[in-house]
Amino acid sequence: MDRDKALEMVRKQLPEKRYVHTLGVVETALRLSEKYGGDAKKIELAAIFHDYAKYLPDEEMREIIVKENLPRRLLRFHRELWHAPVGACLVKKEAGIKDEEILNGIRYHTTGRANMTLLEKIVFLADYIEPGRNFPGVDPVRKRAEESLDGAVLLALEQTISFLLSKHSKIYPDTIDAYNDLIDKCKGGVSGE
Ligand code: DGI
Ligand code: FE
Ligand code: FE
Repeated sequence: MDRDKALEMVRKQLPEKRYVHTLGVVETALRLSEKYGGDAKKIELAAIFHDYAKYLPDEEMREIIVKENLPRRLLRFHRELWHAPVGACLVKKEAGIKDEEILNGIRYHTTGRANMTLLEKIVFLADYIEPGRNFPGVDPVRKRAEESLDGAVLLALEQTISFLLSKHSKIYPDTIDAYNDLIDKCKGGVSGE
């Protein structure tokens, strides 16, 4: 699938504002890829499609989670998480993208997970820091991204977890796993402290 065809598909699924966000994620992901490496073509496709399912009605997403055997546990967590795995499933079917690296970039762009690939980290981070984002705390993550990919992903996870705690929200286990994993990696593999 080429870039223009992919963008056209996504444009039909998203309101203008979300499409502009997507373009920001694509641009940011490619910039991160110049710095940190990875397969730029795959990174670009994962970034283009990352929010493909964002505007599906909850009931449709719920149905897809059940029918397609996506993790049932998702249904007990915030609906905001559903569009990522549902998006991966729909992109596979509707765009014919079978590459699991690309699909995992879409699948884990919201929660993260333990042992994220380079592509997954780049898409996750680009989604957090693209130029249209202006929430408190985004600038320190942008700064960190200039020096360390793992460090920036970790800071983003810490801020998201703090935000969820402040709202007394549940935290999806993959997000905790991603956090714990990067704490180990950023400390050089130390555990148990
Ligand atoms: O789809 P976007 O708005 O571009 O961004 P996203 O896919 O990263 O969605 C993030 C939202 O999901 C954010 O507002 C926090 C919310 N959320 C709810 N529960 C969790 C969660 N995010 C993470 N990482 N983990 C959760 O358990
Ligand atoms: Fe998203
Ligand atoms: Fe997004």
